[in-house]
Amino acid sequence: MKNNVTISILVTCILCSCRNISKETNKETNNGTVDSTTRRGTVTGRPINTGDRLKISGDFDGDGIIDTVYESYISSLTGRETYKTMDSTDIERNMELTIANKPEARIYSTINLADTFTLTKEAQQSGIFGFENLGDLNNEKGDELGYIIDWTDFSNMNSYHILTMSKDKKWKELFNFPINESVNFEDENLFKNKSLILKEGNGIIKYKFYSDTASVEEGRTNLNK
Ligand SMILES: [Ca+2]
Ligand SMILES: [Ca+2]
Repeated sequence: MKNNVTISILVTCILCSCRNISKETNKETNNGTVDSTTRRGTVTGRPINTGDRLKISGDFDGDGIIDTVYESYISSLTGRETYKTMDSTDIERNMELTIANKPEARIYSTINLADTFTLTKEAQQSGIFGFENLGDLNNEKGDELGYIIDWTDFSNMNSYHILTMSKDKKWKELFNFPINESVNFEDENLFKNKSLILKEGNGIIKYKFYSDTASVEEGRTNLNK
């Protein structure tokens, strides 16, 4: 009996010290300065939520068949899909860890022969938002798409980007304009279709941009020029 008690005390002590060790390891991994090997080793305990990746459908290459375009968010350290949120409780630490993870925001699609396209390799971002099919804006077969980079910063200044797929199946940027992440999305600053963009026809669009004088203004451009 005495032996049993001694053994169970021993086991409890061992378990306790294990727990302490793993807590310490976790603490260390939350430090933005640890090397990538350590961080990768422990962060893998958390499943990657690729459910937070966006996707849109439309006919982007203009062949009459509906395509799907997917967001991809990888760490260039591993070349694999990675976490958009590194620390959900501490914004500044999340920013440091995100930068240390060297992420790349990309898109890929079901379109045959179309390569994965890098939207940005700048590290201080958590992918994209406002990912949408804009319809055929330039009157060249195929829908255009829009997106905004989700910068991991404290600024509301941003840009809205319009991409099109060229005939040789390469994504290229048609146009971009400055926006304010909060003000631009207030109802009165959107077109009636609740979008930042309104197609006028013949490749001409109107768009709502955030100007140097800190107000939302209306612009117009010909996407075919
Ligand atoms: Ca298609
Ligand atoms: Ca088009």
